[in-house]
Amino acid sequence: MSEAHGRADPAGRTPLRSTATDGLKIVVVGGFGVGKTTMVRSVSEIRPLNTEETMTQAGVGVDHNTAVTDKTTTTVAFDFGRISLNEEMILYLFGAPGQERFWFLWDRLFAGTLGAVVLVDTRRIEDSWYAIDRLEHHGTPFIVARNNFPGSEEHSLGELREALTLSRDVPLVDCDARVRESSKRVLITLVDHLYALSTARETVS
Ligand SMILES: Nc1nc2c(ncn2[C@@H]2O[C@H](COP(=O)(O)OP(=O)(O)O)[C@@H](O)[C@H]2O)c(=O)[nH]1
Ligand SMILES: [Mg+2]
Repeated sequence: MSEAHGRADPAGRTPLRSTATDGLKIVVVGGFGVGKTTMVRSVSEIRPLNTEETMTQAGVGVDHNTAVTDKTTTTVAFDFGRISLNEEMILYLFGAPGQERFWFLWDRLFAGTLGAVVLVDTRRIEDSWYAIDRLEHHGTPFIVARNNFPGSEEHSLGELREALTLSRDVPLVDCDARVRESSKRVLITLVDHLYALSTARETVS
């Protein structure tokens, strides 16, 4: 729970200073069942909020072309959690469905979002394409994390990068969303990436 407070991150770095910002809003996206809820729960130091539960199986097998009706709003789920990476930096995590039929949520969800983690299940990488496309469209910085489902290591991260046509600038990492340290490392990778981008921007201007 509060164990994260005051602990140096595993890499021993302090990616952002308190002068940069105290609370960063981060979104975790990906297809259904990719591990978003698991990741937010494994890292969160507050009891994570999940707006769903009823949806769990209801969403499975629903045709993506099905007309969106009012019913959709009752089946939309997102997760909320919080983690203190160090004394100054707190991440507010929003786990959000990445499927096309939920994108009407995104403009609001994106307000103030500094960066995103795209979780990928290599058995269904096509679920990630849409999320990546939208993030690029919105200009939201992101990293990609391959969640360790059985068989995920059959292909290299390089092959996954190609399959996703990911630019080399986008960090791609492995994780096990069930493991706190692993999920935390993913978030640190994202924060480092955001920091590198902002430093690069400062250098240019
Ligand atoms: N083997 C394995 N299973 C995982 C991992 N992460 C999540 N799961 C399982 O995958 C299922 C779906 O995860 P969930 O977090 O609900 O997915 P969500 O729909 O993206 O929120 C759950 O039964 C998890 O326990 C992982 O890294 N490895
Ligand atoms: Mg979920």
